[in-house]
Amino acid sequence: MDYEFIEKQDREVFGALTGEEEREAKGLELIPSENYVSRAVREANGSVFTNKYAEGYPGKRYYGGQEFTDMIETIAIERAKKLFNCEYANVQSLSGAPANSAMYFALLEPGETVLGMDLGHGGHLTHGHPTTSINKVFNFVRYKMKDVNTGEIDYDHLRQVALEHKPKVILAGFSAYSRELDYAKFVEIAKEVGAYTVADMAHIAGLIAGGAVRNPFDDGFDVITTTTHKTLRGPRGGMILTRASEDIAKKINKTVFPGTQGGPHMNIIAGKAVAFGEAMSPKFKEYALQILKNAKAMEAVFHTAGIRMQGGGTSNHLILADVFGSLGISGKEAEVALDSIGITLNKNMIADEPRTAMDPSGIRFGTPAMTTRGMKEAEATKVAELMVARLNDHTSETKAQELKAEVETLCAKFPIPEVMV
Ligand code: DSN
Repeated sequence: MDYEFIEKQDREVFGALTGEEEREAKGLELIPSENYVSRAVREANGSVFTNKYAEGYPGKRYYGGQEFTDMIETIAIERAKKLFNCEYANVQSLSGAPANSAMYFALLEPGETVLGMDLGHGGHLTHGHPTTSINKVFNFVRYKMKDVNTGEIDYDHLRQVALEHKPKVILAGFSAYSRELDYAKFVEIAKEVGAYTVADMAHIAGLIAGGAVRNPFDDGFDVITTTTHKTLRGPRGGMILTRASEDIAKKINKTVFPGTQGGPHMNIIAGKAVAFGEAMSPKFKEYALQILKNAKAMEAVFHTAGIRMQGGGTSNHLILADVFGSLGISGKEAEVALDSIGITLNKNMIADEPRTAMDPSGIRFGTPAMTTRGMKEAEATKVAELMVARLNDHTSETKAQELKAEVETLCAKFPIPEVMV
């Protein structure tokens, strides 16, 4: 993308922008929550809608001049509903954490209980980690995996905790979990204790939209919260969907605005509308399926190399590998070593982590961004082989140069596309 006006006006900012363009083009992005958006999404993000305040919802705004904001927000809402097969969509959430906050305030009174996945077993900070503000408002209890080598959730324990604590919300969803959840089981337990079922599908929204994994709504979930910028390949933002009832939808709208947010970012909502349009295309279905195939190809290489993967491997877009347990390198050392050859991923805690959050045992990586570049199983295998080669020889400078050159050659063959449909 050119930055004609920024280049003339502000050299400092221009330097940062072009630096990031080059970093993204030459390196391999394996952070499983990141992706590349289309030029069309970027145009919408940078559009005139950034100029407009639009507190309220289509047809009911607090300021004038809303003809086109109403139009764009309605397009985004209708596309979201169609894409995820639900009746109500709020597309104003600024990102995943605000979406989850609004959802909690819509469904719970302060002091009431949420049952969510333990952070160390794959859950997310916004599912009630002690360091978050939301933890001071609601009571959070947790479930875990039964077996970290298969990833199976301990549904018996989940039911016991639900019967004991009577949560108002049972939360399915994760940011570092590589298997599919049994949504029907969650619904069954929630019915027994009278709880709402909520899926935080931020990581897998694109996989659901593309039909590559199950849609929690098909198993009777009440609410879905998500970001829009991960596998869904939209702008940085959030969204809340529901099928529960018009009453719940109204409560969600009220807790988003004015409950927890002010004016919506209409330029981002325009970007969401564009991205949802892209996600409706047959090409996006192929994309979603290829993400899974590529993750499986990487899993096979790690398996052969004898590197333990949490959950025993993957059924989605990500892998959490215990590099400390398998190779004696910490997650932080592995992150730095791979960064030195142009592969970006993140250190991550494994279940019941014996080390620290800042220097844990694991690395987390995934295939959404490389798949957007058009890479298929052969390239995914190659990338995993390059990673294993570096992990097995993580201090040699000569080896780093050699592997970095291979990464750059591969990236040059698969430039980041501008058109996604
Ligand atoms: N930061 C996101 C992730 O990487 O999973 C979720 O908050």
